[in-house]
Amino acid sequence: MTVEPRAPARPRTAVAGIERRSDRLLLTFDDGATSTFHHLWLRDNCPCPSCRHQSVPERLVDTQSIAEDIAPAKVDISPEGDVLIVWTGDEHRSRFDAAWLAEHAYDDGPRWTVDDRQLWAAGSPMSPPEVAYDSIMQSDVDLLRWLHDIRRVGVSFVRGAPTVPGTVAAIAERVAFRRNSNFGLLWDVVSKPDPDSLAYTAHALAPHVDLVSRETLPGVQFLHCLVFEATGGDTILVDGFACAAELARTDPASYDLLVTTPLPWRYRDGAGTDVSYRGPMIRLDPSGSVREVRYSNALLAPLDVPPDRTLDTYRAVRAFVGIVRSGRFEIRARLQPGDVVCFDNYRILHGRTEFDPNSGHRHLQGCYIDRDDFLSRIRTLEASGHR
Ligand SMILES: O=C(O)CCC(=O)C(=O)O
Ligand SMILES: [Fe+2]
Ligand SMILES: [Zn+2]
Repeated sequence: MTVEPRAPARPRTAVAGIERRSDRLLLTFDDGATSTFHHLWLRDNCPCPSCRHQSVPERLVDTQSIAEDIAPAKVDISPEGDVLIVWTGDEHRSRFDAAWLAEHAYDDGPRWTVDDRQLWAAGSPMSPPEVAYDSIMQSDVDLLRWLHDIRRVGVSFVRGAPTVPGTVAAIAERVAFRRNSNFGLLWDVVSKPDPDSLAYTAHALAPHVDLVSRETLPGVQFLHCLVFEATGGDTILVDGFACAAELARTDPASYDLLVTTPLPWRYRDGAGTDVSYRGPMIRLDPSGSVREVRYSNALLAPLDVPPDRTLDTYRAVRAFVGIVRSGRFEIRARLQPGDVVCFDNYRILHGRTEFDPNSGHRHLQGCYIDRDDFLSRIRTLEASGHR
């Protein structure tokens, strides 16, 4: 797995020299570092009010309207060390802040950053991070620490939440607006007579990812324990990224097959919902690191890979699921009323042991937010200085 790390921010804030080339400028910053900026790139990123709307955070400049061979008529350095350009043709003027240029320099190639992630170690149960309900609801510093924990290890337990229905919605909305689905914005996990999901029975649920028949998985899932008097029903959490890494190490052929073979997933309830998606069990990002694990035994549609690959595909699926169910990358917990388990649904598989509905009541409530909004909240909290 190769990742090109984003170059660490360098403290260079003024441009000290400019060398012109036929299609680009070579800038030297006051710390001696040099960076390349193409003419086309510079014109395309002009920050002036006619190129960038001043209140709408979107661009007005249209890449298509710029001549491919655009070039500056004049290039200068301002007394503050910013770059001043007058463009040929329409004499459009651009001013580029030196720190902004340094921050957006692209010499180091593609910038796929992998989240700060810590895989669970094989065989040694991870003690998951915990946080008090009051602290995340009241403090932005604690809120950000909690979100960082979920991003890093995939899971965090909130303790001491009120056992009041709807509380999990308020917790999720401390982060972002919620994700809707055919199960609604807020769903009750109880054993009920006419269930539309195995979650709403007393069956054991093998570790799974939620909503795998949708192209975009829910990003973060929250499960809040309101009542738990039944015997059984323990929570199981598995680090799917650690399992994928283990498969890559021990059975690279199966790993490659799961990365490259889209499998069919489907949820059809006969009551207006028929959601179907074809996607690989292990999805990589362009840097080659695992971005998403997509697996739910319950929603695997009939396999339809060509006959000469059917058995290899089953073998690969079973190899991965064997690691998931081996218990080596797993934690188990019995939720208590007031606990909320929060986890990355791109990474963590969750499940439960069977419970006995006659032994007492068990009631959880759950909801989701999308991954984009989870990461957006982290960025905006970081930007407001809560690091
Ligand atoms: O009952 C549980 O502990 C989990 C149920 C579940 O998988 C879900 O609601 O997504
Ligand atoms: Fe689930
Ligand atoms: Zn402009």
